[in-house]
Amino acid sequence: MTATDAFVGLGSNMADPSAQLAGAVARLAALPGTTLLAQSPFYRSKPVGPQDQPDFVNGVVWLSTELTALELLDQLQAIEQAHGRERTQHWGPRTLDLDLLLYGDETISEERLTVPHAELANRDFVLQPLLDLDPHRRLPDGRSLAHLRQHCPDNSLQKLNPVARTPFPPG
Ligand code: A4P
Ligand code: MG
Repeated sequence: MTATDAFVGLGSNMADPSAQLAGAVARLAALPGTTLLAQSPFYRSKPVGPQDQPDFVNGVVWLSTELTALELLDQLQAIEQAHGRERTQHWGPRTLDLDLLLYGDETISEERLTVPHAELANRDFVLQPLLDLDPHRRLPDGRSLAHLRQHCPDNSLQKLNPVARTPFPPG
């Protein structure tokens, strides 16, 4: 089996978000046929979408996986369910959101799966941790992530120290 590099975005703004992300990273590292290559720092970010919800914590992991893209999506959704994710409001609060950002150099356009993730280029909380992991990465269409990051809306990213846990929410 050949392995493919995949980047997964993690987000949470409920029930101790940093702990939700840490737990999800451990589950991702344990997926069948999958190796965790690297983990980005976590960032606090202002919500995109409805503003009457807490700030998010976001991060990205770099995996090498023998799973197909759809198999990986199934696994991501199973992990979301295990973290008590309920699909209620679009772009609303969530205990854990896992998005398949990039899968090798593939462009995927299926009913259940769009890769690269449709909002990737518009989200600093996705682009910045991707750049932390791989500063030279490009999208399958050739656009550089560094260039996209320069032209991306500002969601007040604040790097969190994943070792010394920052209280959440502040105060
Ligand atoms: N789907 C299609 N492509 C993908 C992909 N590449 N990765 C489908 C994952 N899923 C993909 O997702 C809806 C459907 O998208 C899935 O059934 C899957 O088949 P969902 O997670 O159930 O719904 P959602 O998350 O409410 O909607 P959506 O559009 O996925 O929202 P996003 O893009 O995940 O955004 N603000 C900050 N600061 N940080 C955040 O992390 N996240 C969101 C949610 C909004 N605002 C945020 C953040
Ligand atoms: Mg999602």
